[in-house]
Amino acid sequence: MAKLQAKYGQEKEYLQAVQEVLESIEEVYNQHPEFEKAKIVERLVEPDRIFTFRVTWIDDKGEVQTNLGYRVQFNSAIGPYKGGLRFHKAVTPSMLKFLGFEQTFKNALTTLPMGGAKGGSDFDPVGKSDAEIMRFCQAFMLELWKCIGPDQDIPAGDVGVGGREIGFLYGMYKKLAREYNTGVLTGKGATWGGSILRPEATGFGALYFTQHLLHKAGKDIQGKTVALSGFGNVAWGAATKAKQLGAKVIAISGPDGVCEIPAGITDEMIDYMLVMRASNRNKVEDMAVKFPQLTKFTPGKKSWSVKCDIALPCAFQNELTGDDAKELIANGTWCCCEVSNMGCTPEAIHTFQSNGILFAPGKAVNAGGVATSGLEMTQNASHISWSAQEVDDKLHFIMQSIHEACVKYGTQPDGHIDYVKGANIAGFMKVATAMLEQGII
Ligand code: 2IT
Repeated sequence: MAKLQAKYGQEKEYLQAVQEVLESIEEVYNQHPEFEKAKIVERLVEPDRIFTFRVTWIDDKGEVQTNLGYRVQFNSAIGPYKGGLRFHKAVTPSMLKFLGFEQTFKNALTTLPMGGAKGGSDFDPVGKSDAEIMRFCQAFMLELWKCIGPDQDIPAGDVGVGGREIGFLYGMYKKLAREYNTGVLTGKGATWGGSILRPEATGFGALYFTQHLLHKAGKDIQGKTVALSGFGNVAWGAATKAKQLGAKVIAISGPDGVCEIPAGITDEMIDYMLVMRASNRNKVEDMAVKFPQLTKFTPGKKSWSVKCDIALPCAFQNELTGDDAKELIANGTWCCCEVSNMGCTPEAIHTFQSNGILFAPGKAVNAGGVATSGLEMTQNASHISWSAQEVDDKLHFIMQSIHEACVKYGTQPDGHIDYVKGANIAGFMKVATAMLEQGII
């Protein structure tokens, strides 16, 4: 860590993600001198390569705009590079390195053969028209297409990149590459190679994982109150499945504030989340404007100020701080499953764990998204498409496997389960063993 601090002192998110993993694996690592001899950690913390490129496009006013684009190919020990693209104004190499690092371990947990990657741009989708989004995606692909391929690197969506953006990206990829293998991107539309249930998969998988965690602790989700953050694709899937399982979703949020829903979210509200996402306004207040009788909007507040049993961060890294964790606990929250990548700060995780709150980390909880991307790749490679039932069954099996791996590697001498350790050690052992077997490269 000291060496990385000296080298990458400015890259706060990257250092945070690495620190968490290294702390978790320290004991296991020291029991394997062969890892140390092959300098596995020193190799694993550095991405294989980072592509950086300029993306120039023309906005609706006819003005020329320039953004930066990136693809971080982090680790290919267990398969081709796989991970999403994030379009957000705050995107930096540090953010994409943290996400690519996390992705490497997450993908290892899925049971499928996928390496880790992440990419994106500091392009800000907020307030952009559909035409602007299309021109940006096309300009982004002008550079990205040379870096990717169905057996090399397979991007998908992340914050700011959903089905619409994947469509524009894929259209341009075909034009440039004259390759028609749909397996080069995942999260595609259902009529052109997309997997049924991929849009829902991150949220559904997160709730399946939460169910396993609760059952292991002798609890059930039925009738519990759930506060979640965000209103994008992940929050939408999580709200849908939480409601189906009999929980009451009582808060969603946005950068502008929190929208409380005391009687629980309705199907109409869940549908409206998609309209809000497509509008590019990025305001949760729109939900309160649409459903004034059933909701209460409070500007500047987070979902973590709302009294709930279960907290599900579904938006962005470090969105739940130590103070938020204390506020939740004071209000009676007893479970937090991180659905966003690194959604909780180290202080928040420490506060949850030292207060006996059930806590599980994003790389286990949200892995159903990329796992279903893996299932999309399988369907594309065999030129078939599975039914919703088939995909859902496989997603269930994968989330159960991930939970079992966390229990296997995370059960402590006193019997309690440290899900952070469990997920990190399980992912690390798989990647480290593969690296060892493939020699010094
Ligand atoms: O963080 C993630 O796992 C994703 N954004 C999904 C990546 C993927 O390749 O489906």
